[in-house]
Amino acid sequence: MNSETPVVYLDNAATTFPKPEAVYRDMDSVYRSSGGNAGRGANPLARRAAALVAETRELAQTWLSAPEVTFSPSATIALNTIIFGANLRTGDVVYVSPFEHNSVARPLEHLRKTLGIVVRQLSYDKQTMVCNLDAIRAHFRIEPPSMICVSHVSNVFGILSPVEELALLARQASPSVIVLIDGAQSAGLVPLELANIDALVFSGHKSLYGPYGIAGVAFGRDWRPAPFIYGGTGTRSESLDMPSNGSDRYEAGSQNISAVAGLRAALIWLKETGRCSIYDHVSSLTAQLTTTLAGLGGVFIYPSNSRVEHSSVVSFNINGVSPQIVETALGARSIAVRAGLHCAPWAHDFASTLTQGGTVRTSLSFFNTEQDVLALAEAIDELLQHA
Ligand code: ALA
Repeated sequence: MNSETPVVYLDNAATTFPKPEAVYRDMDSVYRSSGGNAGRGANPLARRAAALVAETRELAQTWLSAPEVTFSPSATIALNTIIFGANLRTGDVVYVSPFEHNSVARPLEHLRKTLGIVVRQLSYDKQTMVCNLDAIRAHFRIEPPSMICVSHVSNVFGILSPVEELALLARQASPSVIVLIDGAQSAGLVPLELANIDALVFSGHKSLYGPYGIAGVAFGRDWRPAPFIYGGTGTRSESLDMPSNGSDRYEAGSQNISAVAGLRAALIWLKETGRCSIYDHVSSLTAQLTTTLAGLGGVFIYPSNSRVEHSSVVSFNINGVSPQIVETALGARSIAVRAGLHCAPWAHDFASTLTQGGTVRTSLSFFNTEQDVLALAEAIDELLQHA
C-alpha cells in the first residue's frame, strides 16, 4: 500500500479522520496571523490569541451545556486531574463501569495500591452489557460511593451507559459524591444533562472532530478538584500559589494555540452541521454495519444480544482467527480498524475476550459512507472464505 492508496478509515474511536476542512485551514493560518502567547502580555498578537482561547471556551461551554470548561492537552491528563484532584482517602469507595479505559483504571489502581481506596465495579449484564440500576442502587446503599467514574460510550463496545441515571443514584446515596464521566467517545455526538455530573471529560480529536493536543473538563456543578499541574498562568505571577479559581487554576503552561484554533473550527462545524444530522448519519451507518456483519456466518459481535444499540463503535471477532490477523488482513486491503485491547483491559475481561487477544474494533464517523461499510463486509466475507 502506498501513501496515495485511499484508505477506508474505520478507526474513528482512536481519532476521527478526516477532520472538517476548516480545522486544517484554521490550524495552518493561526501561526501565520495570530500566533502570540495567550494571556502572556498585552501585545496585539497575545491579545488575539487570548481572544481565540476565550471564544473557543465559550463555544465548548455552549456545545457541552456546561457552566465552565477548562482545557488540557489530552483527555488522559484531564481524567488524571479529576481523579488525583479529588482528594480521595483511605477506604473511600470508587465505583467504575466494567468498560473504563486505562486513563481511569491506571490512576485508580495507583491510588488503590498507595492510598488504599476501594475500587468496585458497577453491576452490568454480561450478555446485554446493560447496567442493572436496581442492583447498583442497592450497592450504593450498602457501601456509599465517594466517587463514580463511568465512560458515557465504551471505546471498545460502543455501549451507551445511562450516566444521568447513575449520577442521580450516586448523589441520592451520597450527596457529596464526585461524579466523573469520560466523554471521550460521546461529547459532541450524544447530549448530556450535567445537573448531577461534576466533571465531563472530553477529547478534542475524537467525537468533536478537532485536532490532537486539546481536550478538557466540562464542570457541571460547583465542585472543583485541586490542581494537578502547577506552573505559569500569566496571571498573579507574584504568588507562588496557583490561582484559586477559574480556568487559570488548571491551565498552567502556554496554550497550544493551533490546537485551540482547530477546536474552534471543529465546534463551529459541529454547530453548523447539527448534532442530530451527525448522530442520525453515524447511527444509521452503525446499524447497517451491525446488520451486515451479523449476516455473515462466523462473525461474533459484542455484545451478542442483537437488540443492543451501538453508538458508532462495533467490536467483533471471526471464529478461529485472531483479531490481530484480521486487522493485518484488512490493512492489506486498505481498511483501517483497530485490534487488541484498546487500552481497556477491564472491558475485555468483562466480555471474556482477553485471552483471545481482544477484538477487532470498527468505529464510524460523519465522514464514513455506506460504501465504506460494504467494503468492510466484502473484505470480511473474503477472509471468512479463507479462514
Ligand atoms: N483510546 C483510544 C482508542 O480507543 C486511543 O483507540
